[in-house]
Amino acid sequence: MARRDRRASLAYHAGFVGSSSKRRGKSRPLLVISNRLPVTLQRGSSGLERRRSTGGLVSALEPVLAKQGGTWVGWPGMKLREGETLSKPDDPYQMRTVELTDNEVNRYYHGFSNRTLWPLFHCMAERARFDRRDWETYEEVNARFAQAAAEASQTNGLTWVHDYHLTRTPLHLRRLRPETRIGYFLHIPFPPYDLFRLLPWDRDILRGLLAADLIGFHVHTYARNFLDCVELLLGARVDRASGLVEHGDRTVQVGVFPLGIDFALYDSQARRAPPEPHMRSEKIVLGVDRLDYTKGIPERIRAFERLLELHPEHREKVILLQIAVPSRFQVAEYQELKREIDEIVGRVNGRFATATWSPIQYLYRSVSPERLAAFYRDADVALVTPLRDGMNLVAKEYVASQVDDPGVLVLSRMAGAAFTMREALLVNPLNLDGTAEALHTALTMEEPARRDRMVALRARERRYDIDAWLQGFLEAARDKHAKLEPATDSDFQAWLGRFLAGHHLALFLDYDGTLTPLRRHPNEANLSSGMRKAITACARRSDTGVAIVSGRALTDVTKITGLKDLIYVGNHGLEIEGPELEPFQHPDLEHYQYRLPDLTHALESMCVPGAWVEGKRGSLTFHYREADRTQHESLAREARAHIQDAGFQARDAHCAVEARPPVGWDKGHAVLHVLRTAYGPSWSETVRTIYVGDDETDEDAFRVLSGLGITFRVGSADAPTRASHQLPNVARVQALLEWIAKREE
Ligand code: ADQ
Repeated sequence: MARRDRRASLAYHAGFVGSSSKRRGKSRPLLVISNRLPVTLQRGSSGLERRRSTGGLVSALEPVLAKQGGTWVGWPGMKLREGETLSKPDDPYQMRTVELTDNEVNRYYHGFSNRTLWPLFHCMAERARFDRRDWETYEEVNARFAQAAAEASQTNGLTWVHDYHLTRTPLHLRRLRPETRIGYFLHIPFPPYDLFRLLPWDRDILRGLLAADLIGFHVHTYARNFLDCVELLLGARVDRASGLVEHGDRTVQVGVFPLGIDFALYDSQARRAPPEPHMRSEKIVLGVDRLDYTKGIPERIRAFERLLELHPEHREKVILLQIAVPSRFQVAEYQELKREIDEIVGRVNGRFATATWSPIQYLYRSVSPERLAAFYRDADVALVTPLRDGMNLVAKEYVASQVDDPGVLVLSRMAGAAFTMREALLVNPLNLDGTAEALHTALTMEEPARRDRMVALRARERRYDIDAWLQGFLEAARDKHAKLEPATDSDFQAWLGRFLAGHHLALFLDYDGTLTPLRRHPNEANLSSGMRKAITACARRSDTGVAIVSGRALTDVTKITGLKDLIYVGNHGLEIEGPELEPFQHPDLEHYQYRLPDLTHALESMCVPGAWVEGKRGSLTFHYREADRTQHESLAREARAHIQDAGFQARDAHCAVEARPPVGWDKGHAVLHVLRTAYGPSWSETVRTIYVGDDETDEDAFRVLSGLGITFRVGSADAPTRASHQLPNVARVQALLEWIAKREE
């Protein structure tokens, strides 16, 4: 089949990203980031020796990099000595190493990756360990991967981040390289919302991933789980039909790309492999796995034991050949699992063995590709029964190796592979009787029935092979057209309709960046006529009170807004006034007012062109937005030092540093003050509260209102926020206010 047709079919197969997979992208440099580099190292007599690692990811991506150039960033798996390098001059692509200390290997790799995310994402929450130090190290290491990628990054290529070890890397990379195209693929399941939210860093992980432009999963269920979490935990807008997420001011595409294997390779290896001496005259049921508790090896052996109990006619006629490759042996649970399997194998063999037959053969080792090909080809049944598995390549490799008398695949319905490999006998791995019966059916199936199933399985895997997966992902990642339609009245109705019904609304609006876009100079930030109309229409309703909350001085924000009958909160809450409201001024304001002139003088003396001081009552802001970008960091640092020396609190804002009296009073306190004085001590019973803001200082209001009101953060969603919802820009704030103004009474 022509390559083009094949991809069109994959698009249907892939669902969400279907319509976008239409053109073959030009060959651009590719930057791959994965936990491990594609080589395995050994220190031999002639120094560092490298071997290409095995595994689907490496065999898929390595040839692409070798052909079109690029870079692979990863951990080499061992400590390099001084002067040792991995790359050789004639390498077709670069390898950049991220080196890890022992502590980092322990906490980032064995810890957060494999003891927290791995079990939790496989829905085995009781095995997950939550340790703040593991998380912190994970975060540092993820940032280091991003740094290495940024240093290596080509100008216009795609950066493709892989797997659960690196969920925060897209965000760190986005900060370093805002314009880079980033793709991310998760190789393991994404858990349902109910489990995912057990993770204390749930929102951080989501934000880390959403910094990518395209996020790929093996199957729809994982993508749907992810979208649920994004919607429920970040309050982002989600379009399930097209897999789009509105993440602040960016749209992120979520896609389904079921991983395939190098079908032609497994097929040809199976045709060439010499017979395997281990294969005897009995029928063979084959299990091949990394030794991992997700793979369901003990349950599989018990199911085989059930077969021998329920169908004694198979005794002495069938063996289970279980091959397990050692994995993560440093983790205690994996050692425990190995002991458990040794014991079950011993027990079942002890129970059923005869003088000439032992029911289970167990090989605890990695086997060469040639031997594996022979095992796959000659096994009568592959018993692939993970308790949960992102995809499972063993099932696919078995099918590709069925070049002779066709065998039967018995496959766990908990593997991602089960979503497409329908012709397998699907089983629940925890239902031992059911698995034993499926095994009996497989062992007794007539040749024509086996062939019917295997022909269909092989056709699909041949068609949706590793190359189709790769092209599908790369094309979708390069498609820049995905954009979610802006939020409409029906979104606002869904978010706020029930919340507001029959209640008075107290509406708090930050000014700069929320009601007007940020301007070069605060004096230029005037309300548009549309926004002015929308605010006025809200305030005109008898069931709605509007307050403008700003870091500007009270007189300044009142003047620039220019609307009557609103409550105004200035100076980050230190000054408040409004109709029927006793004017408020924080008692310490006067004291700090006397201390301002010296600080103003100090800051003015460091002003370069493009920097200036905005004086307020009792506080001030040092702006540097218009100064040369290279000076920003040093200006901010120096300003912070002056502010602290003068006894004020320094807080970073958008290209500015604010000097605030250290009086423990912020926008959050001011909002509560307004609510209590305007509506009485029982305000939370009668009044609904909405707060809309765009910056760090609004987080204080989001915090006090969490659980009490609905809060919106405007603009980029990459920074952590406590807001319950997000809005991309000022235009959507206006749309929200227009809906509030016309909502049903
Ligand atoms: P894994 O959990 O490693 O991968 P799997 O997809 O089954 O699981 O791949 C295992 C690979 O190891 C196969 O290629 C297999 O041939 C090989 N292998 C297993 N035992 C072996 C042995 N004894 N000797 C030699 N080779 C052996 C993760 C996810 C999966 C997902 C893949 C790819 O957990 O769900 O399918 O990534 O995305």
